[in-house]
Amino acid sequence: DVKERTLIAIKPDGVQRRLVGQIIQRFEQRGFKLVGLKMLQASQDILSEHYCDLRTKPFYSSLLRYMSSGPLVVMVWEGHNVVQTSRTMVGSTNPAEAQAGTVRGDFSIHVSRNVIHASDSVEGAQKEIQLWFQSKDLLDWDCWDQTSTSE
Ligand code: DAT
Ligand code: MG
Repeated sequence: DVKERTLIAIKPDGVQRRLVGQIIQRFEQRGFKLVGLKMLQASQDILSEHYCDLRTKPFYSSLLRYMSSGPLVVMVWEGHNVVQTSRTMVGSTNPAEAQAGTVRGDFSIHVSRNVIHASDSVEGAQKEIQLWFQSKDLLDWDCWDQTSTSE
């Protein structure tokens, strides 16, 4: 599905470390299309919804504190198989296990500061996109190289 979408978020440590440009560049270079982008400091409410599946984990409260500690850059990327391909580009949850060449494998060393979020399934992505974006803020734009330029 060429219209598949996923939610990618650069976490507060990624923003603090000035990794925003390099991360966006990887997704553009791979061939995905940016359809939504915003910067915000997340509330506990939105984060508890976002991470509702993890609420019984021992690291849950420190995860929410970290995720709300500074600005996030939240994005929606679109393209063929984007959910699975971006999980591969992001790398394993624990940076110690993440391959070199992945975002986490190249930029992080500890699971509690792993730089980036990516949705883990198509259904999960749809829920997360609805949680973080209003549909009017997602742009369904045409690539010029796929559009006739003759008037
Ligand atoms: P992912 O972000 O790869 O989808 P996840 O959904 O299992 O991983 O967990 C969400 C985030 O929670 C993860 O990016 C970092 C944090 N986390 C996961 N396991 C952790 C652990 N054992 N200790 C500390 N933080 C952890
Ligand atoms: Mg996850």
